[in-house]
Amino acid sequence: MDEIRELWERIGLNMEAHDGLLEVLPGIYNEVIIEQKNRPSRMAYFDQFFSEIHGKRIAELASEKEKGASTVGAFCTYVPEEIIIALGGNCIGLCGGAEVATEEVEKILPRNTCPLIKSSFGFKLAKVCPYFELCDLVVGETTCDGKKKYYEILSDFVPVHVMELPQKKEESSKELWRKEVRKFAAKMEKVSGRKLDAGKLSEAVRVVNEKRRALKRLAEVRKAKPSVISGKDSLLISQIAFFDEPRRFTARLNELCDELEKRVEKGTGVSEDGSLRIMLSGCPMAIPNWKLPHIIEGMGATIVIEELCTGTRYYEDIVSEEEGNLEELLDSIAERYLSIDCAVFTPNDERIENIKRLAGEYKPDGIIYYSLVFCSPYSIEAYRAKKAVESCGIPFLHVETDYGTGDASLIMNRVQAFFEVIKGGK
Ligand code: BJ8
Repeated sequence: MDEIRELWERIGLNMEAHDGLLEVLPGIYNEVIIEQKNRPSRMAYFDQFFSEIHGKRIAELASEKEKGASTVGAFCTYVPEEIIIALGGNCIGLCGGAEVATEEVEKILPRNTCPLIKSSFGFKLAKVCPYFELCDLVVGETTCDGKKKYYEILSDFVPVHVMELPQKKEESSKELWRKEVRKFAAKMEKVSGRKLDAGKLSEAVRVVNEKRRALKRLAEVRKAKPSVISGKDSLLISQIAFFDEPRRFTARLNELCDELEKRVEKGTGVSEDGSLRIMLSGCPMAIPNWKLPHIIEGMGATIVIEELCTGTRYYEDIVSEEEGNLEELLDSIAERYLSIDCAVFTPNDERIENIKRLAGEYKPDGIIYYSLVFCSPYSIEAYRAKKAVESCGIPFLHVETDYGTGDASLIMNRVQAFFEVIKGGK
């Protein structure tokens, strides 16, 4: 304990504020995650990981850093982690999922900025995120306007590299993105002091693909009826995927999947017979943003799939593993990342089609579309998603919320009413 406190001090955490954060997190985790019934025994690894998320994992990263490995923070699923790994570094997700130092943040950012951006900036200003403090580089991207302008301010606090993400998927956009991926690789060579080569890059591609395959395997077992794992546990795993060492994470997740596949054979469920199956769609849910899933599952339903960046958008596509030279590998990476269907793209028919496809595969009784307040891309795209989903006869509810708890009872009432409509139509 003393060693880790020493490390926190050394990297510049605000010890008092950080202690305060660590005091509240276990209580929330207990209530939301641990108290669920009939959890798979292999969730123990992920519980343990979470309990040491600011401890053991930070110590690992710090010790690798001493040996020359870079720590790179990312805010978006468009950041190609394969390149970071191939250059001996670690890629960490930095999005914030809780209100931190809001007053300080709002002295700089407008109040009507999306909670995810405000949260991440709050963690930096308050110096309570050890991952942020360890970063040699933060990688941003030109997705939404809020993030773009935030990165300009953030660069006063930490080195930032912004990747220019096109907003269309035409050939000229693909060309721009291929160049951006190469620029990022060159930047990472500088930061790491190492040279990228095809061998290391294809090995990193395999490592990340294996992680995504394991997440896909988890998604696959969630098609079973009755559900063999809760949505909250599944979301937690997706969130941890952005922090853990990828090989270890993949091995532990595959062990969990072995257990879950046995549960499917035996028909051991986590929910009551006939309970509602819900699909989530929308903005990412960063740790510890479990508000909406906790409400939904607290009412007896089970979330069976998340069309989120902490969900299918992160793991559905993989980079081609065909052997190739460095240039070909970089092109394959560029192609895989540009296939992500974030709402910042226009037109974005791909995402609407994917939502319908997932609904067909997971057979939810209803879809709850989640957007963060002041997130125009996702809030506006809700209209097209609703139209498409309802045309397939699936009930749809749009919930717009933030990281506070003030609207929890209102959301509960809306979800309750939604469930009654679904049951009434069955
Ligand atoms: S690929 S979803 S991680 S951009 S919620 S900050 S869009 S105003 S997080 Fe995202 Fe990449 Fe897209 Fe995924 Fe802006 Fe909306 Fe806030 Fe958002």
